[in-house]
Amino acid sequence: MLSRFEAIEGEAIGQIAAAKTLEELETVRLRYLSRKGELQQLLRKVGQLPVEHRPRVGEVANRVREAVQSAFDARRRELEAAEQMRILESEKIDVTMPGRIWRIGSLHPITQTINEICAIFTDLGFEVVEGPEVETEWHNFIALNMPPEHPARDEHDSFYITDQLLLRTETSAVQIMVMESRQPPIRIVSPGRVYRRDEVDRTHSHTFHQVEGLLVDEDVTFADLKGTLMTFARRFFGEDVKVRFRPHHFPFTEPSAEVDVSCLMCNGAGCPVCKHRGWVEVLGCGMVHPNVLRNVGYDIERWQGYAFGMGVERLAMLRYGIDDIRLFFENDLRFLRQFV
Ligand code: 2NL
Repeated sequence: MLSRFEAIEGEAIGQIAAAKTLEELETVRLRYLSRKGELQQLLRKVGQLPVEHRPRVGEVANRVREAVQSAFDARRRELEAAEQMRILESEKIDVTMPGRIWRIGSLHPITQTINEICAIFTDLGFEVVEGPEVETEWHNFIALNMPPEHPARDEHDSFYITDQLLLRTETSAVQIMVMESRQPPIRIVSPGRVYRRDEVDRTHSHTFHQVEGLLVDEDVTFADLKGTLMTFARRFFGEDVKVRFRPHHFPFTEPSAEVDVSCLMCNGAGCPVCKHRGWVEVLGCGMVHPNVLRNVGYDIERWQGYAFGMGVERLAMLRYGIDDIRLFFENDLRFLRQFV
């Protein structure tokens, strides 16, 4: 029996040392140390030995049990520590690693310019209204006093979808719709994309943006129009800008004018931007033509109005000194990142 104890001690301690995981160690524990394990079974037999052998065998049995138990405890602490290290290792964070940079997007310079223009007019009491890009001939041309012979209606100048539907050539169509649906007073600006069948070059694009404005009320005069547009020009281009109104012609306004501002680049002295004239044209305007008011069913004895329209790309080009309109539509980030 003594040799059996010593054999078990050797086996058990060997297997404990060989266990590479806590699961393997548990198998060894069950085999030797549990209530049904070999060691316990042998210990139980010590009681059946003749009395004179019991003290010696008991002493060896206890020593073996303690030796195996303490070998087990030591190995378990080792394996638990190793397991802990593995977990810590797998969760290690390198706080010195460089961060991942997220590039934050920004509004397109044309959107920024539209927002600025609209903000100036909303400060003046105008409301922003948007509408569809596909329009009827009525909203886009006829109601605006452009009869079928008018050159702008030529299919060589506009993109027609069907005989009566086309991509809008100006955002006035939105304003016609507003006038058709409500009575004055009206104070609106309509920003948006417009389309013209133009040859693309440094200053022309088939797709561009406009902000148009319309005010209809009682006792509206050309002086109201001048005051509003001068306020706009000073806010948009700077307080020192000079503004002039030149007679012009539009089918939908009478009288009509084009508005120039003193050149931002040379302050009026003459440079390539203003073609040495000292002035640059920035928008068109006028008193709403009585035919237009009649077309939307307004009483022209009671109501008058003024209207204006500006090309957003043109204003942005003047303001930022950009010499090619195509840059706005190419989505080249080297260009766009200058306007974050
Ligand atoms: C320009 C000139 C203009 C208008 C647009 C307008 C709208 C209605 C009635 C009358 Cl509903 N007029 N719009 C008036 C004058 C000029 O635009 O050069 N735009 C880029």
